[in-house]
Amino acid sequence: MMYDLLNFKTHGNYAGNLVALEKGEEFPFDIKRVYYIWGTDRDAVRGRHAHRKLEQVVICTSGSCDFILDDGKERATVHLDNPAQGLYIKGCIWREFTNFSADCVVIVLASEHYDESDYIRDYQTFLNARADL
Ligand code: T46
Repeated sequence: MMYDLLNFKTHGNYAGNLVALEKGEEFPFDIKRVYYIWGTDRDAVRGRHAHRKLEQVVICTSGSCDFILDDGKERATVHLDNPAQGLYIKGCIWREFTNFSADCVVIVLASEHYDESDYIRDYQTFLNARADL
């Protein structure tokens, strides 16, 4: 599995929508860190790395952007524009994200604290890590 798209239960009524995320059936791990990204130029390319251990769920709570995921053999592009969906990335997957709308806000829920040693920032090192799996 390169990625999974989680469809969150939405509590909607005349006043709008609400999604609650709790560990359990709808959420795959204990959340240790939350960060968010906004104000990114449309053509900027963020990411360009993989993680050794980290699991993350990425939610585009406003606007849209494209995630490009790469498992070393195949690439997939996932367009995120729905706050009721989460892109679950687990395992050693190279990711880039781009094509940001002006109102794009991306919230990321992570399974671990920030740890630079978990990053693989060189593509050939990533391919070698994939080959060792
Ligand atoms: C990922 C994608 C989706 C911190 O100090 N703490 C943090 O928790 C994070 C995520 C970043 N930083 C610092 C490290 C850099 O100096 O913030 C700066 C920007 O981080 P980075 O260039 O890694 O950001 P992105 O947008 O390229 O990637 C981030 C996450 O790092 C990464 O895990 O999967 O979002």
